[in-house]
Order: sequence, then structure tokens, then C-alpha cells
Amino acid sequence: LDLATDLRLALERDELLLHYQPNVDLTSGEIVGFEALVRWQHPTRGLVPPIEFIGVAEATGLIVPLGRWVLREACRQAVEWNRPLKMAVNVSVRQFEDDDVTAMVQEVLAETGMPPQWLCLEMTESVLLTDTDDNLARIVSLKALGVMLAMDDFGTGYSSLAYLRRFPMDILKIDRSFVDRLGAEREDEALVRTIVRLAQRFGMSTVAEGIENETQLTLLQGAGCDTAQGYLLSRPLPAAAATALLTEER
Ligand code: G
Ligand code: G
Ligand code: MN
Ligand code: NA
Repeated sequence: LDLATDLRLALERDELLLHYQPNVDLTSGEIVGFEALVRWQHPTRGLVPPIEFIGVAEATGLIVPLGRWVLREACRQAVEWNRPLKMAVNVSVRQFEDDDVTAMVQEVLAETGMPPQWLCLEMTESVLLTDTDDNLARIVSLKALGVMLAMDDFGTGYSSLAYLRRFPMDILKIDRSFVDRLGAEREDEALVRTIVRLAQRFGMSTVAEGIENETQLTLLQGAGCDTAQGYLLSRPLPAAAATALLTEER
């Protein structure tokens, strides 16, 4: 079977699952949310990471049913946890440009009983780069559902500044590439501080991605970054382990 055919079957056979990476408040140290990250438990290929199948899913259009499954499962889990945590879900360009995206999100919220304010949809710059009226209308109608919107991988794309004015995003996720270099050169610290201030200026909160060491943690706290994700804090966890972490934190 080729990967596309296999992936179609995976959806029917319920072979997808989510891992959850904690998002930690840099002031209190508490878990304030999770990012849902899809995996494919394949009977012979093993646990397949998303980089190996998201591209295929996008190319074939399978990302639409797959994305709906991810959203539903993430919301179902959040409702089961029943805590005021932010559940972040990645939305790819192809999914976002589907005309029914707002209706789909609305249906999943209703179906699962998910409070909209607990949900955060993460989009990359490429979504926002296509600065069309259609895309702006989609963003506005998603916002009207009461969900949060995050700009993912900030700073990796093209010219990222013009659309900060245009699109009502709530959260800016500082790409891992900026965090990686923190501690090595003073310039990198200046860059991160500037991104945080820029986000604040536009009323957005900031999430730093890919924190792997204490130096990065300290510098990000110093820069006024709100929350962080990364292997230092926790790897993405299977649902049971994430549940255990929440229980022991209490
Ligand atoms: O999970 P991992 O940590 O390996 O993620 C790799 C990439 O796959 C990231 O860019 C992430 O945004 C993307 N990804 C993970 N889960 C999903 C998903 O449910 N939908 C989409 N569109 N992308 C995802
Ligand atoms: O593109 P997006 O930000 O959605 O994807 C998150 C990706 O980053 C996932 O593949 C996740 O496993 C990975 N990730 C999360 N924390 C770290 C980290 O501390 N270091 C590295 N190298 N990758 C990380
Ligand atoms: Mn993401
Ligand atoms: Na990212």
C-alpha cells in the first residue's frame, strides 16, 4: 500500500492518536495548556511521526478529515480533563482554506461540549501570508466562535510584520530556531526581547517553543515571555501520561 491509501485506511481503522505537550507559565511554573500533536500507530510501520504523513495528507486532501479527527479528539480530551487549560491544535493551510472550516470547528465544539475559550487554533505564517479578503474573513469568523488563534513558528516565514496589524491573533509562538541560539550570542537575546515586545504592542501573548535548557528558560523569563514549551519542561506525552502529570500537579 502506498502511504496515501494507507493513511485513508488509518482514519477508518482508528490508528491515529494524539500526544500532548505541556505549555508552562514562565512566572508560576504551572501547566496552563497543552499542544495536541498527532501520531500514527501503524500496525507494521510503528509509531509514525507527523512529518512523515502531514505532507501526504495535505497533498491528497486527507488533511480535512484527519484535521477534524484531531480537533474532535483534542476537544474530547480537554472536556474529560475538565480544567481551564488551553488546548492548542495545529491547523494546516489546506484545512484553513477549506470553505467549511468555521462550520467544522463550530460543530466539533458543540458535539464535544468544549468551551470555545479553552481552544486555541495554531496557524503558520503561510496561512496569513496569503493576505486575501477570504482568509481575513475566515480568521474573523473563527474568532467570532470565541476560540483563540495563535501564529505558529513566528519568524521563520517571510515578512511577518504587516499582517500583525491585519489579523486579530491572540498568541504569538516564537519559533524554536530563535530559542535554540539563546545563550550563545547577545544578539539572539535582543531578537527574542524584541519579538516579545512586538507581540505585547499588538496585545498578543507569547509562547516560546523548543526550550531545552535552563539558560534559555532564564533568558525567556527575563524577556517577559509568557509561557513555554520544550523538552526541558516536558516532551509531548501520551494522553495517560499527560493525565498523570495533571493529577500530580494538583
Ligand atoms: O509532533 P511533532 O512534534 O513531530 O510535530 C511535527 C510537525 O507536525 C509540527 O510542525 C507540527 O505542527 C505538525 N503537526 C503535528 N500534529 C499536527 C496536526 O494535528 N495537524 C497538523 N496540520 N500538523 C500537525
Ligand atoms: O511546528 P510546531 O511548533 O507545531 O511543532 C512542534 C514540534 O516541535 C513538534 O515536532 C514537537 O515534538 C517539537 N518539539 C517540542 N519541543 C521541542 C524541543 O524542546 N526541542 C525540539 N528539538 N523539538 C521540540
Ligand atoms: Mn504548533
Ligand atoms: Na511551531
